[in-house]
Amino acid sequence: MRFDVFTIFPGIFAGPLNESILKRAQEQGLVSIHLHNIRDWATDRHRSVDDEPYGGGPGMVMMAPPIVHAVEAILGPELEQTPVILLTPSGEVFNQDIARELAQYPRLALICGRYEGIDDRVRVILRARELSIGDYVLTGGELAAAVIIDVVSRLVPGVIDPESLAEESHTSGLLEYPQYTRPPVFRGLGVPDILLSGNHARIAEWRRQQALCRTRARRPDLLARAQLTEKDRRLLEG
Ligand code: 6GU
Repeated sequence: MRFDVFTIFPGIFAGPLNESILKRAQEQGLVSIHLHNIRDWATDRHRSVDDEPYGGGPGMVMMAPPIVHAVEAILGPELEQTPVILLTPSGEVFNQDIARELAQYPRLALICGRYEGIDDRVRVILRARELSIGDYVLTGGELAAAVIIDVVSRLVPGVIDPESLAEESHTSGLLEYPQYTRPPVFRGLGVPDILLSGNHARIAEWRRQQALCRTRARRPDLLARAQLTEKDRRLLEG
């Protein structure tokens, strides 16, 4: 999977994507991340990439020509088959379903918005899909792009152990059950006896109950999409 990121602050991406699992995925050639500075496509002597909004109002708007020229120059004829994503708090909210959809492509282009927004002609000309990562406001789309790269990369075959993928919440529709490891007692707190029992059927049943109760308490909206058995329903009702 190749990511092409268009930004005026490429330095933001130096840290978070170059450690741990994503570092190894890049070393193995499973994922590559290419950063492009939009300012390299500015044409005036100040290398401007923003200007005042037509119609007035506060702040600055990112200009269309440098962004469109940058994306066309880097993607070339592949632009046709490549999803172009524009990161903005007014986009559709990104989730695991969208991640799975994006992970089917060999290449993605991500445009990071700054200032008060991006000239809307960028969205129209590049047929871009606008995405947000949640209901809060970041100073720019860079961290949102990094989140999307992280989430999509771990769905690329070979990046993580397939068993970790299958069990996780947001796929099953349930939150994770609580986990414990050594030491057996810490600050006077033990570990649930059942986990030390060696009875794998009862452990699986306990974990299922924990996941169901946690999901009901914290994310009842997720329960609606979960695959619930009759036994699950009895537990939630009783
Ligand atoms: Cl994509 N951009 C900004 N600036 N803020 C956000 C966001 C994106 N997603 C959530 N908040």
